[in-house]
Amino acid sequence: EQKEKAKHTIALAGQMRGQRQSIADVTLKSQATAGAKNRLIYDAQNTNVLPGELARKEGDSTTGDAQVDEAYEGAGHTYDLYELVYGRTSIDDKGMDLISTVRYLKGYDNAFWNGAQMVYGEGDEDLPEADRLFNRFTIAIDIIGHELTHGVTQYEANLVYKDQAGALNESFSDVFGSLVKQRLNNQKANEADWIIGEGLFTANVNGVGIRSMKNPGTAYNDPVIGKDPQPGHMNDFVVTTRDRGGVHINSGIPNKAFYLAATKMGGYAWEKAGLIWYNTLKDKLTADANFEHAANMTYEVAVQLYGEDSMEQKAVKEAWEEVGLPI
Ligand code: ASN
Ligand code: ZN
Repeated sequence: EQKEKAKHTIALAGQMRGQRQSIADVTLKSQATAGAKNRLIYDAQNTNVLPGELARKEGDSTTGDAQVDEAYEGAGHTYDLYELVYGRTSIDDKGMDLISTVRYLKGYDNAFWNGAQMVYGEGDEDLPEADRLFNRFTIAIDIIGHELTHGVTQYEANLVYKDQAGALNESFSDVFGSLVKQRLNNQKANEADWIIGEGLFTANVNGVGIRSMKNPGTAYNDPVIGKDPQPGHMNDFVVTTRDRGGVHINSGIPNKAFYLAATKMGGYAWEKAGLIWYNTLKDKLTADANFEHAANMTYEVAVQLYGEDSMEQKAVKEAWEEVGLPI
């Protein structure tokens, strides 16, 4: 049963999305003053009620509840990346409140953006320690950046959550999730681990995180959970009907392309490669974009930003070529 549960989480319940959208429709939105972040952290107290009870609002000091405080800090660091580096004011670029709910359901092993807010499960806190596979989902800063970026994508390219467009949607979330972490750690591209979800697995699992952008397919290999299924090259593209066409699997290919582009450029990944990817998400992709479109558009943006025959343009070209998507 534990194994099935884990598999389900790794495959990542795309099926629940319909349900989430309806939750989104009824969530009330309020607007903060543009230019200032306004974080609101709620506690669902192990129920499915969203947003739940308000636990910490902008400006409040720490609560001592790790899930509440991590959700607050993580949303802040994500907001800061978008605002200070890319000039984006919150998820909608209009100063929208950053709403998060922690402790959603009991023993819930996932986190998601429901169209209007972030939602985090507590992991396997309900189980005896020896049976736990997942820690609380707020534990990893890149997971927070990942979920928030689903919001950004929704307001920009609005990539359809299916097949290659869905895998791109997933990949942009991993890219900016990882950049939130790298910026917080002040790490250059070649110093970062490029792991997504470090700390999410308990010591009972043989794995360093849920995905590796540097070496897709190597994040975990565990007798209970199985092996990381991500490909890092088009030759290994996975054709499947599960997980909306493997959106969390094939995202390994564009993830690796970003890693390659960023490390070829050197320096801090959020400065050049991140800017290229951000502008692509914002201005160049349509909802039905595929990997080839993403490759061509990042190349086009690299030329716009850094010029024809620039080092950055070459890095983007080589990166996509190395994952089997020549421009
Ligand atoms: N954690 C997953 C994600 O954000 C949940 C989902 O939406 N399928 O990708
Ligand atoms: Zn996602």
